[in-house]
Amino acid sequence: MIVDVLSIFPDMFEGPMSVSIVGLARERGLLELRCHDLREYTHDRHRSTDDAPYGGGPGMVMKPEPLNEALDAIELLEDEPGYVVFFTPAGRPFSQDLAMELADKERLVLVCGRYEGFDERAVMRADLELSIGDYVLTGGELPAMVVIDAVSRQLPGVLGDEESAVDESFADGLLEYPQYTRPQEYRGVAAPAVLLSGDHGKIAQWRREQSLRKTARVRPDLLARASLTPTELQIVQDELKRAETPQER
Ligand code: JD8
Repeated sequence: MIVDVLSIFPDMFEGPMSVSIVGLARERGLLELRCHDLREYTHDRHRSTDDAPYGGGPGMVMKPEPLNEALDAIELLEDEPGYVVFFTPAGRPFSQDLAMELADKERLVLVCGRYEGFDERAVMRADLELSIGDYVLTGGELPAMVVIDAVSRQLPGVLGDEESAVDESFADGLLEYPQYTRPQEYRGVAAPAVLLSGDHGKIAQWRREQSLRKTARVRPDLLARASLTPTELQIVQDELKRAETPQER
């Protein structure tokens, strides 16, 4: 996959996108990441990328010319047209399903804004307007890194089978089960005996129940999409009842 990023802070990507799984994916040629400086596509001596909003109001708006000229140039870097994503708090919510959808694309072009956002005559180039969550950030760079991280995990060959198996479990819409490692006992709390039993059937059952209980407590909204057996439904209802009764501290 080729990912072109357009930003006035292209250097922000160096550190986070050069380590761990994303860094390895780049080293192994499974992901090609190119970061472009929007100021390269300005023509005035102040290299302006923003201007005052028509109609007044706070802050500045990103000018259409540098954005469109940059996208024209970036598109021409490959025969394959890029799937253009603009980040905005007003965008479609990002999700695991969307991460898998984007991972099927040959090429992504991620447009990171700053200031109050983009002139609409640049947003018209978007194939997708995307938001990573209902909170206001100062720009699109961190959202772009979130998307690159989530999408790169879905690229064939990036994760070992083990890891991709984990990702798949989240794909069934439930929250992760609790994890334990050595020491067996720490500060008086022991790792659950079932996890040391070697009985993989019992371990898988325990983990499923833990995922169901955690999801019922923390994200009951996710249960609507989960396919539950009658026994699992019982577990969920029991956990929801527990959540209603205040616990003794
Ligand atoms: C792009 C400029 C800042 C946003 C005035 C603060 C995504 N989930 C998300 N929250 N915020 C963003 C995001 C914020 C951005 C830009 C994405 C470009 N800003 C603006 C509007 C209010 N300032 C985001 N994805």
